[in-house]
Amino acid sequence: MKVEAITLREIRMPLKYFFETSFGRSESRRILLVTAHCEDIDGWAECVAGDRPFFSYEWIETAWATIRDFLAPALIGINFTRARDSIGRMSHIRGHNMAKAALENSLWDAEAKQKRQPLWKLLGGTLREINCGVSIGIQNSHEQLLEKIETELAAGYQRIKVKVKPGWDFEILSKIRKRWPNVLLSCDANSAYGNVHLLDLRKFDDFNLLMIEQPLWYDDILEHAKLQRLLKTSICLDESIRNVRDAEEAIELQACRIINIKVGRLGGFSEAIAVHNVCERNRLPVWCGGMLETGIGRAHNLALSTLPNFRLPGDVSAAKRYWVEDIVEPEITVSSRGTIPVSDEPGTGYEIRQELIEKLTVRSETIRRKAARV
Ligand code: OSB
Ligand code: MG
Repeated sequence: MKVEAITLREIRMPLKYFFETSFGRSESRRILLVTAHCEDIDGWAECVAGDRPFFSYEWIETAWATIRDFLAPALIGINFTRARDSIGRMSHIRGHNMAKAALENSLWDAEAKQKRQPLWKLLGGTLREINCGVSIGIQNSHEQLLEKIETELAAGYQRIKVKVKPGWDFEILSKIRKRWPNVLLSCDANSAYGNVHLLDLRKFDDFNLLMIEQPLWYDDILEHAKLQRLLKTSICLDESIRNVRDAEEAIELQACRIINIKVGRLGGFSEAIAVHNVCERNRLPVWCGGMLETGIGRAHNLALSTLPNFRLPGDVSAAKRYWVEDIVEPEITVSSRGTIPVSDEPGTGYEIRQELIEKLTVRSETIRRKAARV
């Protein structure tokens, strides 16, 4: 796979419903798509950096500039036997995991197509279908949230995750539990709590939650370890885990009992697999997080979720929950048992809708090898 050029492209897609977390509300998305042109094959990936640096410091503009000026030039002209060999070429650039992941994953997509193998097999997957949950944002009213949960349970989803923050937490959780005493339920604070809330956080133990995700600071492990000792409820870390060393540290300090794997946050499939493996060795279950992806990123999450230690339902759900029209076909759908099967087609098993992508594109740029100076 010789990388001849890399195309960056920004598309704009309105969300069907707004999505609100403790750090803000999104009504539409600016999405960076990456295409690696490798001789006769194009590999595609989605960069999950948001349009604001709220989930992490990365956002679409840092990702675009870092790929254009540093990451893409480090890969162009190189002939890779395997996608994972690309990470050594990018490791001198510090951080910028979402930008790196988009490049590495575009090469995995190309490698799967070149080898005519399903991506999930190439990644080492074994499960033939994945178990799906939903992540439901903060709503305008409690009633609205209860209605949404009703709809998602009727659709067959296996686990409900609700976003929480101070003031949108215990009251709504108790209403949910009253109505659905046995449903698999978790909550995600996206770092909304801090020192002043430490004692309050024990109230989360009243709701028989599968987990509480990232209650404290986005870059913290130690304080989560102290909190985990006070809670019956399992802590799941999301934002704090940026690589396999963070995962090892969190496990050793017992800062969490579950880890959320997001391939963008971890810098690509290779690191995501490594985190999966370290959790498996230490008997922590993992699940696949989501970043409101289009079909391109969603199909990659689906492939990754077939690894054997993805033992809890993830946030990978049907495309129609997000988009009027997605950019891959067939549409990514969820069965009435709350599962998505994986196919034996080469690559992701989903085709890129090039024409639609052209229509949605607001800017694009192709990076090629600089001509040798004379
Ligand atoms: O913390 O898991 C999160 C979306 C954007 C940023 C962070 C998170 C999320 C989600 C949505 O929870 C998951 C999804 O439905 O894609
Ligand atoms: Mg989260």
